[in-house]
Amino acid sequence: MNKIFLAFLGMLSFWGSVNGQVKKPNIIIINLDDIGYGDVSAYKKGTLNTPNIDFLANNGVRFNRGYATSATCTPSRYALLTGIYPWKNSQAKILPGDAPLIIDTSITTLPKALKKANYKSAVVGKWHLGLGNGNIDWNKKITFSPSDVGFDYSFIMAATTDRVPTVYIENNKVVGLEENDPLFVSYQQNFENEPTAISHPQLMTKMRWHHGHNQSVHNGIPRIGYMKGGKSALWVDEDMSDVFLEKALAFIQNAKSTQSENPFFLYFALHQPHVPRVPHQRFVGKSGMGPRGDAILEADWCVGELTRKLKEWGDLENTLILFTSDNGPVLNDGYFDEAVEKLGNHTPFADLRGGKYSLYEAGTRVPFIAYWKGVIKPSVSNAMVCQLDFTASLAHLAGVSIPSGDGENHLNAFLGKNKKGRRELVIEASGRLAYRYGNFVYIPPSKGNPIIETVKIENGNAPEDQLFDLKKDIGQNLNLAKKRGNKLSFMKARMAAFIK
Ligand code: NG6
Ligand code: CA
Repeated sequence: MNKIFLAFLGMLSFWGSVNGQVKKPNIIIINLDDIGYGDVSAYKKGTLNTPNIDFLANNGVRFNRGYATSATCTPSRYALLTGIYPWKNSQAKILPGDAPLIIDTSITTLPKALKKANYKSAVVGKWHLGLGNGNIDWNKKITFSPSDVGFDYSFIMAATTDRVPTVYIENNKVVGLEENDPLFVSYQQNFENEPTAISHPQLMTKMRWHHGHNQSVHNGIPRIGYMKGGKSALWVDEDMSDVFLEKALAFIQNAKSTQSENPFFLYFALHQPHVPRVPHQRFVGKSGMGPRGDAILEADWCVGELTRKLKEWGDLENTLILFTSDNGPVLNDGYFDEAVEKLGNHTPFADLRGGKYSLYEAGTRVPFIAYWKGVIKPSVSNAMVCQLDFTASLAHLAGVSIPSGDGENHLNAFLGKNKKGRRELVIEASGRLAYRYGNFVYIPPSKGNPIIETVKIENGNAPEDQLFDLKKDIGQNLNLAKKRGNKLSFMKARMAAFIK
C-alpha cells in the first residue's frame, strides 16, 4: 500500500466514517469569562466542585500550561478567533459596549477558516469585540457583526454583563425591541432625566457597586455606561444562562437537521463568573461561597447539559470540545458580592501569582481542556498551549489551509497525541508584554503601582527585570534576573526580536 492510501485510511479512522464518507468532527469551544485554574476541581487546587467540567477534564486532556494570550477579555478573544496577537491591534483593549467591530473583516478568522470546510458556525454568549462601524444605531440592522467575521448565526451580548446595552442581539438585531420605545446608549454622558446609581441609589435592589459600575441601573444592578429606552428588550440576568444554553442547543439541532452531512462549529462564550454575578435562583446559595461560587456552579451545570444533550443525540464521538477561560480570576471586580468574604479555603488562583489584569501567571494561565470521546485518551499534559493556536490547529483538523498568522498548528498537542506544544509565547496585560520561553518567563521593568488596589491583584509591575523558572517556582517568588544573567540576556534578546 502506498503512503497516500495509508494516510487516507488514517484520516478515515481519525474522523470516523459516515455512510462511507469522511465526516469532519463538530467543534465546540466553551470559553468562560474570568474562571480560574483553581476554580475547576479537576485541577485539584480549590474546594469548589465542578463535576461536569471535571468530566471533560478527566476523560480528555487536562493542560497544566494552557494560556489565553491576554489577562483581559477583548484582547484574549481577539486572539482566539483570529490567530493574531492582540498587541498588534491597537484597538484590542477592554471595549465599551458601543465600540466598533475591531476584527478586520478581510482576516481569515477561525469561523471563516472552518467555513472553507463547510462548517456551519455560531457564536452564542459574550462577544466583546465591537459591533458596527463607529456610530451604531441599536434600533436598526447592525452592520459589522459576527456575521462579517464568519459566523452564520449569532446570539450575543455586545460587551459584558456589567456594560450597557443590557440586551441580546440575534444576528443583526436587538432582540425584543418595540418601535415605540427605541434604545439609546452612550458612554459619554447620561440622557436627560435618566436615573443612575449615584442619583438614585435606591434602585440598586440586587447589588451595589464597589468601584466603577455606578451609571445606568437595570434589574436592580448598576452598570458601566448610560442607557435609555428599549425596556422590552432588556435582559433578565438570572435567566441569561438558560437563554444562552437554549440558543446553543437550538443551533446544534438546527445544524444537524438542515445540513447533517456538514459539521458545525459552536463558539459558546459563557458569561460566568464575570461581574455582576447573578445566577438563577436554582443556584443561589449552592456553593456556600456567595454569588461568584454559585455562578460557577451554574456554568458547570450548563456544560453538563450541553454534554448530556450531545450524548443523547449521539454526537459525543464526533465532537471535539475545547474548554477554557478568557483570562484569569478576580474576586472583587467592582460590586459588593461577598466574593472575598465567602471564599473560605477555596482558591481560584491556585498556586499562581497575580490574577485577572496581571502579567503574572494567574492572569493568562487558565483552565484548558480538550475532550473528544473515543479519539482523545485521558491524560494530563504539560505542553504549553495557547488559544492563539486554535485557528491554525482547527483549520488543520478541518483539512483547510489558511494564511499564516501568529498561531501555530498544535493539533497533536490539543488531542493529546504529543506533549510538545509551543516553545515561546508573548502574553499581554493592559498593553504590557511578557515573554514565555520553555520553563521561563521574562517580565520587562515597568513603572507604576505593583498592585491594582481596587481588585487587590499584583499586576506584574516592577522597576527591575523579572525572570522566573516556572518549573521550579510556579508561584513566581524567586526573581532570577540577577542570578541568571545569561538566561536574562537570552530572554530579552529573543523577546525584542519577537515583538519588533
Ligand atoms: C473593567 C471593569 C471590570 C470588568 C473589566 C472587563 C471597572 C472599575 N472595572 O474596567 O469590572 O468589567 O473591565 O472585564 O469598571 S473583561 O473580562 O471583560 O476583560
Ligand atoms: Ca474576562
